[in-house]
Parts: sequence; C-alpha cells; structure tokens
Amino acid sequence: MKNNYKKTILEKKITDAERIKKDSNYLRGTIIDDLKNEITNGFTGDNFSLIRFHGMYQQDDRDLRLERQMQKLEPRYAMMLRCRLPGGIIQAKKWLKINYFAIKHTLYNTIRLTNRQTFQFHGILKKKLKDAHKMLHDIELDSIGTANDVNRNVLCTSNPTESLIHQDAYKWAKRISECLLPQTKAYVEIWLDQKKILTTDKEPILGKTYLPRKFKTTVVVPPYNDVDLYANDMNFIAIVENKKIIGFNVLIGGGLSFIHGNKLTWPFLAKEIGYISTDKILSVAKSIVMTQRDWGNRTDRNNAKTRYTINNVGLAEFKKEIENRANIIFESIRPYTFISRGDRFGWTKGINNKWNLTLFIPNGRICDNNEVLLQSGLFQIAKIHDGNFRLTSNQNIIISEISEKNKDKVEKIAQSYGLMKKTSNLRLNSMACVSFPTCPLAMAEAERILSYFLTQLEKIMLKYRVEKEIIVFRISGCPNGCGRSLLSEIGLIGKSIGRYNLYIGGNRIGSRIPTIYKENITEKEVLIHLENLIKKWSIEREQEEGLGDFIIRKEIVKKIVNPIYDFWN
Ligand code: SRM
Ligand code: SF4
Repeated sequence: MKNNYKKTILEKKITDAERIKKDSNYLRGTIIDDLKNEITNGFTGDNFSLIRFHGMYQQDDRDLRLERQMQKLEPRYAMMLRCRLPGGIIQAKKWLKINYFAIKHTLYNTIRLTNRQTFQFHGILKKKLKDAHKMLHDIELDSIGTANDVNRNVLCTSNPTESLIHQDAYKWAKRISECLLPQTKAYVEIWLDQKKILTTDKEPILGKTYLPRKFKTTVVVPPYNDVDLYANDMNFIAIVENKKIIGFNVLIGGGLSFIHGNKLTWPFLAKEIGYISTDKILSVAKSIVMTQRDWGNRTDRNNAKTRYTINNVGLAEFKKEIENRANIIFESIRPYTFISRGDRFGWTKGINNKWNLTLFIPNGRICDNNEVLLQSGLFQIAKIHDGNFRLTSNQNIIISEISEKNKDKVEKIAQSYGLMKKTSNLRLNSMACVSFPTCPLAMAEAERILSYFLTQLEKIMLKYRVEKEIIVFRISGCPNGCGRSLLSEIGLIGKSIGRYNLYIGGNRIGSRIPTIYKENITEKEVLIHLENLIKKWSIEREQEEGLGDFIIRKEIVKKIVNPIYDFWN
C-alpha cells in the first residue's frame, strides 16, 4: 500500500458517518424511540442516516418546500422505501400487495422501478413504515441492504428463463446478495417487532462499522450488458462452455459519480482483474468486499468508493490482497463480447416453452395517466398471471413464464390498457433518474423532463430521416449520476434548475464514458446542439454507425481513455 495513503487512513479524522455507524449498536440507534415521537414526521439525529441501512430515505416534497416554509410548517417529511430484489424477480401474485400498498398508503400512489432491478415507494409517512415492512415480510421480501454503506441490490442479466445459463446466473446473484447481507437483527427487531434476544450481533464480512461507502455488484451473461456492469464495484461476467457457466471474469472498481468542479472526483469503468472458476465466486466476492472494508478511505466520503481505494493502493496490490484472502490465483481473463444493453421488447419464448413479454415503462414509473393505464394494466395482469414479474436494469418489466393458455389473455390486457403502444427506439433506450420532487440532491429536472426532450429529439430525428435509429439518451438531475448518464451516447447532468452539462461520445454497449461538450447550458441550447450533431451524423455516418461512435471518429470531442486524467480536460 502506498505509504502516504496508509498515513491518510490511519491518521486523519474519521467522518461523522463512521462515528454514527460505530455508535449505532449494529444499526439500531434510537429508531424505535423516533417511531413513537409524534411531534415530528421525521427522524432525528443519527437515525436520519441509520434508517438508510434498513432501506429507507427521509425525504420531503421539494415542490412544497417554500409553501410550507411560509406557513411555518415543518417540511412534508415522508420516506422513500427501496425493496431488496436480487436479479429483479418477483412473483406476480406479490405485485398485487405491493400495488395495493402504494395506492392506499403512500402520498404519490405510485411504484417506481429503479435502474437496479428493484422498486421503491415514495411518500410513506413515518406512522405507516412498520406496515410497509410487515407487508413486505408477508410476501417474503425485505429492504435490508438497499441503501447506505453496504452491498446493494445485486443485478443480474434479465430474462433468465431464456436459458439454463441465465437461471444459473440468477442463482449466483441471489447467493451473493445473501452472503453479503448485514447480519444484525436490528431490522427484524425494529420493523417486525421481533423480541430482542441477547445480542449476538456479529458482522464477520461487513464489520461493525460496515463498508466505507455504498458497494454495487452485478452478475452478467454476455452478450447482453443490460446491467451496465462497468458502473459497478464488483462484477462477475459468466463464461460458458458446453451450455454451462464454468466460471467468471471478475471486474472491479466501476462508478459514475463526480462533484461539479472537484477534480479529485471522477467516474471510472470497472477493470478486469482475472478469471475464476464458479466454486470460487463467494470467497472472491467476500474477499473483495473485505479488502474494500479494510482499505477504503473512512476519512473522506468523496474518496471512499472502491475505485478510489484501487487508485490509492494500486490495482495490482488490491488484486494481490484478494488472492491472499481468498487463497486463489486469478487466471487470465477469458474472451467475452457485449453486443447490446437495451431490453428485448415484446414476446420471447423461454426454454420451458413458456412466454415472456417485455414492456416499456417510461421512467420506471408505475402509474395511470391519460395515455396509458400502466398501474391498472399491470394489476390486471398480476391477477391472472401465475409466473413472475422481472424488473430490468433499464427500469422496464418482463412478464415472465406466461403459459400458452394465458398468452392471449395477457396480450389482450396489455393491448387494451395501452402497455404495448409503439414507441421510438430513442425512447426505448432512454433513461432518467428520479430527481424532483423527491430527491433532496436534485439540481435540475430529470424524470419529469425526459419526455419533453425525447419528443423534441424524435422530431429532429424524423427531420433528418434517422427516426428508426437507437440513441442511448440519459438524464441525471445532478452529478451523482443515478440515471447513468456517464454511460450514454448523449448524457445530460443537472447543474441548476433548467441548466445542464451536455456529455457526448459514449457508446451503445456502455463501455465508454462520454466527454463534456457544453457546460451549463439551457434546455433550448441542448436541443440546438443536439440538432447540429444529429444532422451531421445523418449525412456523414458510416453504415450502422451509432451517434456516439460517430462523434468520436469525427473527433468532435476527445475520447476518454483514462477518466482520471481525461474526464476533466
Ligand atoms: Fe442513486 C443517491 C436514486 C441508481 C449514484 N440515488 C441517490 C438518492 C437516494 C438521493 C439521496 O441520497 O438522498 C436518490 C433517491 C431519489 C428518489 O427520490 O428516489 C437516488 N439511484 C436512484 C435511483 C432510484 C435512480 C433511478 O431512477 O432508478 C436508482 C436506485 C437504484 C437501486 O435500486 O438501488 C439509483 N445511483 C444509481 C446509480 C446507477 C446504478 O447504480 O447503476 C448511480 C451511479 C453509479 C454509482 O454508484 O456510481 C447512483 N445515487 C448515486 C450517488 C453517488 C454515489 C457516489 O459514488 O458518490 C448518490 C449520492 C450518495 O450516495 O451520496 C445517490
Ligand atoms: Fe437525485 Fe442526483 Fe440521483 Fe438524480 S442523479 S436521483 S438528482 S441524486
């Protein structure tokens, strides 16, 4: 380990986030007292941060902030709750309860699919939180480890019924999720009223102060990179021989966030460290997490994610430590290729002769509106469907394992509720983060403005006769980059209300970080720049050349090779 880094992590003062974890008695804090406190709808002191370990964020509606301030009321506090759903699979029958809860007990009445294959409720009042957890428990779900400094929801390439390989990959995603979960009994005591037994809490993997920062994992089956693996801390790419997974290439240290103006922060693509056979996957996963636990920077949260640890100690040293801890030697990376990362919409047939129907969910927001009755349509499907719903990392949904006898019925419902409307390839490959009104960190609109941008871009694409093309277009309301804008061909990142940085030149499969093209521009300016680019692309592109690749070939921006240096220059 580099000496000056060792000195930093040993000598500098730990952050308050570390103090909170240390003092929390394995994530209990005084949450139980706060639940009884009727004076405020919020959580107090350390509990504000501790509830995140139980899968909840305290938020307030930012559209109402000013009005409530004027009325001298406390902000309209309510919680966002994120469920744990490794690989995104949930039985359709369970959806009925989730939907009922959203309609009856949340302020927004919607469900939000996230780009990490799970769902969130926004707007649960403190007094309804236990009901939410009990409802999840009744359907064998929970929200443990979906937020804060732990391993988050584990992603897995969607549509596992398509082959036995996918089923196997899903099994591994679940096993990794379970193996890395917090062991504390705090969740069941607080939310499910389980009696406290003599405290036997131990956290052999995560440690008493958990990880230095959030940690993200994927299991991927090439050629589909629908999970956007390069954005994740730890990734297992399945290597297949004779139709069986025989092992995994391991990639570590991806992440997309940065801070405007802070050149010590940068996005980074996960890097290859070697190949392992399947029997090593859990010990390697544990070793990577434990190395990051012990070596991650607990004195500066902006330098605490795995990619910074790797940069601080060196990739070779990090890899050696994993090998020592797991008692393995990585083999050379095995060949693999990715050809796409979008979802495969419409009908596909599975190995078990059952059917899958992938539906496009704009922004992952499950609600009814004038054009589409998404919430009602999915509810009707869930009532008759005895298979699963699969949530994708692109915020869409697959109705999976539909029997032959139900296929027509499902299609009829999907058609009559408007769930199978024809949509442009641009729209199908777009994404936005949640942003306003619930996200406290939002600087500019994302989810609520995506459709406006897409409608304008659809017109521009039609004008230049490229309306059938795919453009991976993504918006994030701030540089935390939840909409994965820094893995898009065209990405917007919020600067302030109505203003964005425009990034261009990523690629369709998500293995290149786009470059800043224009800074702090208005929505109108964004569209003017994009029209010029699309026009040029329509005339000068090579056959089947994507917009991002075209931009790099024509040197409209400099290609990002090493983001540590190139991202800011
Ligand atoms: Fe995110 C924080 C929403 C995927 C990077 N993210 C947040 C919070 C919880 C704001 C907060 O801390 O108070 C947002 C809640 C908004 C709301 O009202 O719901 C939020 N992030 C989301 C979701 C819902 C966006 C979506 O539209 O799907 C995604 C939930 C995924 C899940 O189910 O777990 C979501 N967030 C991501 C991704 C993409 C991914 O994981 O593939 C990233 C970039 C990848 C990465 O981690 O580098 C991402 N979110 C962040 C960060 C920056 C972390 C960092 O490394 O610095 C924050 C802020 C933080 O953690 O301090 C953040
Ligand atoms: Fe909120 Fe920023 Fe993430 Fe969007 S990118 S959800 S605005 S934290």
